[in-house]
Amino acid sequence: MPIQWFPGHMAKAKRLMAEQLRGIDVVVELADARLPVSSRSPVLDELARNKPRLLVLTRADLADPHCTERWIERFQREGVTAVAVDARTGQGLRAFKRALDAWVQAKRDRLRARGIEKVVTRGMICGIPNVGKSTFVNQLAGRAVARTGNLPGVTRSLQWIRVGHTELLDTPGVLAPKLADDEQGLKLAASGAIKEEIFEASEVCAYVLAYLSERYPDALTRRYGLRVDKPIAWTTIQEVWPAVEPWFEQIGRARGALVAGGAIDEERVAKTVIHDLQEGRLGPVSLEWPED
Ligand SMILES: Nc1nc2c(ncn2[C@@H]2O[C@H](COP(=O)(O)OP(=O)(O)OP(=O)(O)O)[C@@H](O)[C@H]2O)c(=O)[nH]1
Ligand SMILES: [Mg+2]
Repeated sequence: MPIQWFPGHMAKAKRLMAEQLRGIDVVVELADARLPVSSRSPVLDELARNKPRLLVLTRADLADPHCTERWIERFQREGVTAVAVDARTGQGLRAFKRALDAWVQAKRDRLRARGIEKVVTRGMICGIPNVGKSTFVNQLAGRAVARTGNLPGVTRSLQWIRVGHTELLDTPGVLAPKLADDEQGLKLAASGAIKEEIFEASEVCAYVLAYLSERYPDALTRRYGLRVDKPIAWTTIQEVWPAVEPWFEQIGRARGALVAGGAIDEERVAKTVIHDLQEGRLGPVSLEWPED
């Protein structure tokens, strides 16, 4: 999985965020509920190691609810307060507000004990591209103050939004310049965090099909009529290709994704599957589990 995913605007965003951090009381980190490890913000450990942090798992509506519950327990055990939300509908927002209010109140009380009246709390919303930061900010504000869109890289500058006694800073999505491994890249691409132009759709699709064949074989049968006799264990695209190619064929024919001459349009098939996953048409799917 190649090339440019740390473009200039991400480096700049990181610089601007670092400049703002001194005045920030709490960091609100957004990660994707379907991949709560691979989608964690790579910049916070470097920039904001000592700031209190609340973790918000977005797209909980697309994730496997049992899996999300277990992630939240796991984070809780590690001392991290985590809440699951659907930022589009606002589901889960009350739990977040409770967690934030509890934190703000504790901070006020501590300061008051030292004779300081703190009126405004400042929070920074951080996370990888397209995870739902601006949508979440809009939900909190109760109106569309920040621009959103289903593409990574919509927000390009820092924007303050006032919500009650809290000021929140919406920030652009930032990825790590280098990923831990190929699989992290594949999951991020599948989730929508990486621009489509810079990954190989067929490889991401093959990864998704293999993963689903192991964890959610019924989803493949329901959506595409595939018969999963034996799950495919993902290794590399070269190794799994002979096993997934017949599925590409079958999906391509069923969908009429063909090129002149009658062969299937591999890229179109791949994008169909990826979009189906991203839009929840395969049912709720989690790509990472605490026990893995
Ligand atoms: N299903 C679902 N979709 C969501 C959720 N949160 C955000 N979205 C959608 O995801 C897309 C990206 O949302 P944004 O709020 O623009 O994401 P962002 O993190 O601000 O993205 P950048 O500014 O590009 O870094 C939009 O199409 C949202 O409608 C969620 O919890 N569930
Ligand atoms: Mg945004």
